[in-house]
Amino acid sequence: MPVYAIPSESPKSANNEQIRSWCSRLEAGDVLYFPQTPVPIPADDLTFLLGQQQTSSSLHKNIAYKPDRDKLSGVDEKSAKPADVARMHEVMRRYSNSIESFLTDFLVPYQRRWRLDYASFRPLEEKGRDLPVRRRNDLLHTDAFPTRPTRGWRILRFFHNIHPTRTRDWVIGEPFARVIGTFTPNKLAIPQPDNLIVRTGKQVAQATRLAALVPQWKRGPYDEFMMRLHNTMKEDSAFQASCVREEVQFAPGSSWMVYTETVPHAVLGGQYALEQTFLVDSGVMVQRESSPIAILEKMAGKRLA
Ligand SMILES: O=C(O)CCC(=O)C(=O)O
Ligand SMILES: [Fe+2]
Repeated sequence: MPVYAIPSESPKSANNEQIRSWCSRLEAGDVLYFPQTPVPIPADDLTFLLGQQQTSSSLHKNIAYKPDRDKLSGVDEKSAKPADVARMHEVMRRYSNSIESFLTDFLVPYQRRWRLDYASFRPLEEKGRDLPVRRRNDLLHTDAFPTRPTRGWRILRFFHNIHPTRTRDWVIGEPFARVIGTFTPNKLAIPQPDNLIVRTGKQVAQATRLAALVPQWKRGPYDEFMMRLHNTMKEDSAFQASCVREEVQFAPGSSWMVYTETVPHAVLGGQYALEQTFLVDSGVMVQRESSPIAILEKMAGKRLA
């Protein structure tokens, strides 16, 4: 089964063997689910986050926190109260720290071979959001970030449903290893290493910062493929209508973690979630062969990252 429940107290007392088996499941495409979060949010922070509903300030939108620069974005500084912005910044910084420290202790086999990516606060109702197709999160997709190539590292996301009473409703599909055959080689060509001219062109673009203007120039063949897969999945209505899937409801007060570049997922409803993203070195996996980069390199017969 793709959702694997772990009692909130178990991570503390688990031995190495147990932890490695959880990592294996996660890497192969299970969602590790904590029906009660092992990282409780301080009550004051929770009250503040849930209070964002009533205010007319523009703290409403999806808010991102960038730990490497200690920066908050998604807040309209002009209309939001400075005290609220400062408070939000503090709450998000604390959240990001608490998840990193939990996973440092929990995911011992990875030895922190990750980059701490953005954290986000998602205060909007997910049901019925009106977004362009590639930005819709209610269509099954694997994640790829348009401007942040991972070069084969994996996208691990840790979520919290902080809504006091409502579930967060997801649909999940079959993991990369199984679903990829639906798309390659007919709908998407198997990636190949860039030739010398393209590689040199991208290097020049990166060195001269031109790549900041054209995100595609930041991407090697792996990230280009993953971006196309994300778009193709969302745009493929036959796939959306007929693929193997399972509905999952994450309880209020629960947490879950999943490799979102491996597991197709969509959110159909729910409000108020927190999330922290990690980019994990695919070289430290317990099961290296489960990584999309390993699967694609095997298909291509060549190195891609
Ligand atoms: O907010 C969620 O529950 C998941 C949305 C999603 O698919 C994403 O952020 O990539
Ligand atoms: Fe996603």
